Amino acid sequence: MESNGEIESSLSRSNGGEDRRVGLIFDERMCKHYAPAPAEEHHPECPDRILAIWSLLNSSGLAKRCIILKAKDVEDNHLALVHTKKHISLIKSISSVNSESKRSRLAARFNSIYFSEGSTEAASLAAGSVIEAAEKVAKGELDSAFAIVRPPGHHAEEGEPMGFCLYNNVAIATSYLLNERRDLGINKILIVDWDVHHGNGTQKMFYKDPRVLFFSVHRYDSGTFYPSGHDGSYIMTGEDSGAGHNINVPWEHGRCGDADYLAVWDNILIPVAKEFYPDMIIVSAGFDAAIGDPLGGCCITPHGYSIMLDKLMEFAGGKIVMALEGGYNLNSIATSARACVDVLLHGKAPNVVSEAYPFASTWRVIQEVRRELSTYWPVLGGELPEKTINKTTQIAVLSSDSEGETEDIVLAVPEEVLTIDDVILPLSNLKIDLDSQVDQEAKMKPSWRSELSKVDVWYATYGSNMKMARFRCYIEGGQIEGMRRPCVGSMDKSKPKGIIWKTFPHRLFFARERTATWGPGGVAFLHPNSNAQEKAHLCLYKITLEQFNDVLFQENSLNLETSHPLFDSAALQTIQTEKSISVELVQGGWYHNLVYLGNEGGTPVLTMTCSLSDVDDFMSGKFPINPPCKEYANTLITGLVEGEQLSEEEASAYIQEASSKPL
Ligand code: Q9C
Ligand code: ZN
Repeated sequence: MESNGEIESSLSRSNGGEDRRVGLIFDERMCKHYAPAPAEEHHPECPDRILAIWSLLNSSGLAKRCIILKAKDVEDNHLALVHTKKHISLIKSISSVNSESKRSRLAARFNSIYFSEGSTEAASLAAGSVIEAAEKVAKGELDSAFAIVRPPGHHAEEGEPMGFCLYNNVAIATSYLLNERRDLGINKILIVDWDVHHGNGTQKMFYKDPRVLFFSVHRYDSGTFYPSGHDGSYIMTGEDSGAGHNINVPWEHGRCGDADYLAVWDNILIPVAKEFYPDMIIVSAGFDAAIGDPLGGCCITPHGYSIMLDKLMEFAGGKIVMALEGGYNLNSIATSARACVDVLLHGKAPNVVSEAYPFASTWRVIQEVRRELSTYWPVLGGELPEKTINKTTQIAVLSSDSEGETEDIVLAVPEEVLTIDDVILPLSNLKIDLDSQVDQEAKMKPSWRSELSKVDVWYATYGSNMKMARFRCYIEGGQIEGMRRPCVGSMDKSKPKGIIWKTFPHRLFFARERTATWGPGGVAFLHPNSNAQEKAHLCLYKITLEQFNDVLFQENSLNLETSHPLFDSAALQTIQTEKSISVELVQGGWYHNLVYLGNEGGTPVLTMTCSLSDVDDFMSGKFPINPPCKEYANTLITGLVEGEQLSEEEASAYIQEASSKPL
């Protein structure tokens, strides 16, 4: 596999099996920039951020499929492409300021900036590494690259550091290719800034430059969200010959997620990118719009990032350089970065349909942006179809503080579906990792996971998971039609090793008032005891015990990030003699009762349902028996039809009988 990047990259996108050449840059010396004293508050822009990403890329086996590049120091003349002499000497002087109090006094002159002795070196490596990655991709030595760098860059302006950013890494690399390496033939660069904050520095540096299309989607909150002011407004479209080459998509509020971002991709970014026809894409890849981020208040899932990135892969022959910007939940940034590297390697995002809808405000913003820019980009000219913009998610009204930045993480679900058992648990799962002492490796991938990944079980489902696409949400993350919120997926996203269907002599029934995932209506349960009069259809997926635990976590609205499995190898032994086990840790959940249904080719078959005492409570009326809502019932029906178990009529009759026959 040598030379000719052009031909190879276009081929490898479709060849399925083989990895593309993806460069990764990481260097521990970038951890030498850190906030002083653990005195008051832990600073979110901490060294653990890049360690968390690096460690997950390694433990998940992705790093070894990439080409690891050496970090490089930046050269002064390259810094000078976008920064003033004064700014450069300021940052270079930090390493020789030898007292912490002097450094603090210096930093206090700027907006949201700290310095440590190693800041000079870290900043130099961050900028130099993004150049290195971009140059290798421009040359065709790599298809794409991800520079795992800090300090971040996009807030840094020509003459001052700002917003945790010292040098503007992405702007420096962009300017380097366009001005210093004309020989490489990169004449037009699209910068996609998906950090939750506006990339004010980058915007200013290329505001009059038609060779750079700067696109930023960020929280704006009427100009109150950081960096605040009106630079991030959609009316900022570029100047002089750069007119039309600056696109801002300013969210009116937090809580934006996959559906909102993808609507922006489909209705603004992608159509414009087709016209602009970039030679390279550089992503200012902050992950602070990720679900769980303590500053962003948005909720992009790793799967959302992978689709956003995948949609960019069709441009510039897939020449994409990602540079880390913000992102402050260690777990969120690591899993988001992993999803992105996965896409860079395959040239394909996991294929899960998301049917969540954008907010009404999202369509409003999209229309404003399109109108503002349609003079420059005629493709944005037409009105969006009514039926498109009528599909919206109601906003959940939840309290937020006045700053708007430290708002609690919320899911994009209507307020009416917020019930204690469904919502409080998942919200508490989005824990914010602030203790930097804990060993990242151990935190990222507890040892039980590698152990249980070696054991297989059949997970037998009688409910919505009979539909393959819905079950895949539990493995790969995402959501399908009818689901009101996405699943996070398993930490092991590999496909099931086998799928078979079987019938079992158990009663299927529907109960409960409503669920967060499906809204009002009952959901399926299997009576834990067998009954020769009954016949239930179950779809069996052969998955690892690790994946089974992740399904169990998600079925019961629990966090994947735990140091213990819910159901380990010992429990797997026990259940084969005891027939059923109630999983203690999830007794608050509805599917805590694991039932052993025998074995299939030597591999145990397990299902999840409620306990016998829950059945009693349903029968006594303490909890309601309820037929399923239409979307949920349809998921079961299409599952049975697609699995070729029943015709559509038979499947409907089967569900109908199960939901009407008394228990
Ligand atoms: N009330 C990046 O994500 N917040 N920078 C200051 C003052 C600063 C974020 C809050 C946020 C900077 C790269
Ligand atoms: Zn940010």
